[in-house]
Amino acid sequence: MAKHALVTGITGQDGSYLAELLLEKGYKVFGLKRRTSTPNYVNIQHFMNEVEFIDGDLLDVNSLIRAVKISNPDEVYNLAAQSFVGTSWDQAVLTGQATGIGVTNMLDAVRLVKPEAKFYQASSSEMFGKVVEVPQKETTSFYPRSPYGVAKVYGHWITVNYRESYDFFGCSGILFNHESPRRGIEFVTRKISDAVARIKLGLMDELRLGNLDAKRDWGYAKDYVECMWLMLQQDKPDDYVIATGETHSVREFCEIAFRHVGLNYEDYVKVDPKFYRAAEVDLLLGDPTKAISQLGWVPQKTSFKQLVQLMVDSDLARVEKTLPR
Ligand code: NDP
Ligand code: GDR
Repeated sequence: MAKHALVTGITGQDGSYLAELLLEKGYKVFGLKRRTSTPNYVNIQHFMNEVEFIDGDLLDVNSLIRAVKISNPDEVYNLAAQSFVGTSWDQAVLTGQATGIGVTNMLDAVRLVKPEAKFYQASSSEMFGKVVEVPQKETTSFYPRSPYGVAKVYGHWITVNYRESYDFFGCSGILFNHESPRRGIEFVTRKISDAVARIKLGLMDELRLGNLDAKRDWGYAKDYVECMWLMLQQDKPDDYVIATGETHSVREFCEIAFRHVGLNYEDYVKVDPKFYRAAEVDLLLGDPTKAISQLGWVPQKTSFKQLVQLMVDSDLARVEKTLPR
């Protein structure tokens, strides 16, 4: 009998890669998706026939109860969230409701309908926020620096609390930034790779960015979803930092991306304070030792340079197709 998995956030970057991985492993995959007036299935259209979709929203607990009833899951991956840090200042309440309280809604739906299901919560390195320790590990204190980070801390602790309060298999993956050609266009890496492609093809002549000195521990999303699955295959639930153990600045990302197409970033990148954050996270660098030793996870399958280059190549190919012949 195939195992059943329910994935929230399936239309997003991670949900799409995770669904592919679960399908490869022979799971029956159910995806929670929101009703929209104009659907955007760009990340999932190639496997839509293989997944059963259930309409629902993290803000509507009844829809989640229904989703758990229909899918009867062995494993639940809660990836849905308002995930863009910048927007979290503009829509702080909504971010709190979806990214924070939404986790409780999902946990309660699982606990009521299928309490023996294993549960994965998408926690984030944004919970570390202000630097209190480098590198950051599972025991590092949280000091979030955005409404998004604050909401993720709530989601994280409510998952830990349900694990400790009930006989419940809940895990949190504290994932550091991970990117891919499926990354939303407003995130800095994809904003850069898309702009590099457009500049190279003569469609744009400058790229406006905010803080070029922010440093992130950037990995490849396709490599990271495997960890989510690994966490739910363990005998005991636990929380794990998932990171590469390397950090790079936004400036370095620009340098490599522009150089890959024979250009110098300094000729095109302009700093625009419009893209500064109200409070910045200056440095993220994760220590994945626990995941390596306990899950047998291998970080850095895809190097930082390879990641930048594969994102630029993908955007070049995509933008080129839109040009008139
Ligand atoms: P995306 O922004 O690409 O995807 C978010 C998904 O959540 C989309 O499918 C979106 O649906 C869905 N969603 C948003 N709000 C709701 C809601 N109220 N009800 C139901 N679904 C909703 O994020 P990623 O794939 O990059 O990230 C996945 C998860 O991991 C998120 O929780 C994110 O916060 C977290 N995370 C991500 C990291 C990263 O570097 N990518 C690092 C650490 C944590 P729709 O298409 O309808 O908008
Ligand atoms: P982040 O990702 O906030 O780390 O959250 P993002 O790519 O938005 O920002 C990374 C860093 O780049 C700086 N930056 C800019 N950012 C954007 N978006 N646009 C710009 O023009 C720009 N210029 C500089 C930012 O200030 C920041 O320091 C991501 C999300 O996926 C979260 O959901 C996830 O939890 C964390 O990663 C880990």
